[in-house]
Amino acid sequence: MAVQRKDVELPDVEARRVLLKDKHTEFIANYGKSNNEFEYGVTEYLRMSGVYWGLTALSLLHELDRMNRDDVIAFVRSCYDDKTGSFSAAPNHDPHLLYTLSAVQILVLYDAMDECDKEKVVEYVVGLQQPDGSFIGDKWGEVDTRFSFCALATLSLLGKLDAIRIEDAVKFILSCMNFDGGFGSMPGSESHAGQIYCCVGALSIVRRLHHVNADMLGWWLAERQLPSGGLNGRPEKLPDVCYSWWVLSSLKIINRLHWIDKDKLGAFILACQDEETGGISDRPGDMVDPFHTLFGVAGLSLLGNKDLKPVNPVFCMPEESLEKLKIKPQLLTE
Ligand code: GRG
Repeated sequence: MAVQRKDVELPDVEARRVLLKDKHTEFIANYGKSNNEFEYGVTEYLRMSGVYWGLTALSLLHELDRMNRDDVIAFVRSCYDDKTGSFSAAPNHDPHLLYTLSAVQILVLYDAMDECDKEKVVEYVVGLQQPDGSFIGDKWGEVDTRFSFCALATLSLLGKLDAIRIEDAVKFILSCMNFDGGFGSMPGSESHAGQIYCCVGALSIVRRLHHVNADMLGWWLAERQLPSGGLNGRPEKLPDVCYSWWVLSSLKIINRLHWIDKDKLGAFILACQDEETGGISDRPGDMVDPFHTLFGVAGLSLLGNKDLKPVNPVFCMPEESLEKLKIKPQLLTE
């Protein structure tokens, strides 16, 4: 008997077969303008990352100028604690490594790194490394491979990778590698595409991709594609546009992007656009948001969409921003 996999049907809507560039630009540029909206209010705890998602999407759409640079930088500065060199998601929130990476990414997008004390930010990140090489996300002590990625990506953008114990960081990441070639959030945790992106991305930043079994991992990642063309994050789960980033970028880094059906994935992402409001959702017909809009747009860029700027598969930022800093993470070649 054929195995029935959880999946969705794609709607037959003409407008959802082309990238609705102008609609997405309007959606992102106007998001949060009327900031008494419910969704805006309840997402304050992740605002800094939300701003990074929106600005990166706009930049990939060649529309970064739609936002006021000074206002954005003033917001980032209002979340900066100059005593500790850390950033929070919003003013008066606790600092966290996740939002420190998002803040640094925003400053890099705007070529504005001088707005913070780089040495202090490096000190903050260095202070989060644990004796086993892992990283905690903040003073409360949670360990996760997401934080290994955030630490290495932040230090790489600051040109200070050598400030931490790289070999220990690599050792911890490799201790989270599973029998299926994938990675989880901690040693022994199930493989998940989001964590795989973090681990493969982190290994790429420190040029240690030779530790990855590219064929086995590539097979696991390619298995994430469902008959609808969409990708899920682990077996038996529904497809979600965000995995067009976490899975696809990992495949790109290990040089196995051609192991999935690119046309079908492109059609799935386009089917998740809202042709009235603009924006992209997790699955066709669902509510759109900046997170899925960025990862849909970035996925289409990785698939080679010529209307978009090329995206870097490790940093999820326009290639041009990294070229300016001469940052070149490792990508496997055949
Ligand atoms: C610079 C792009 C960038 C990221 C920073 C924080 C981080 C580094 C990466 C996060 C990677 C990650 C864990 C992504 C997964 C997000 C997600 C949709 C989790 C949901 O997981 P489940 O188990 O959903 O609730 P499924 O899809 O498995 O049902």
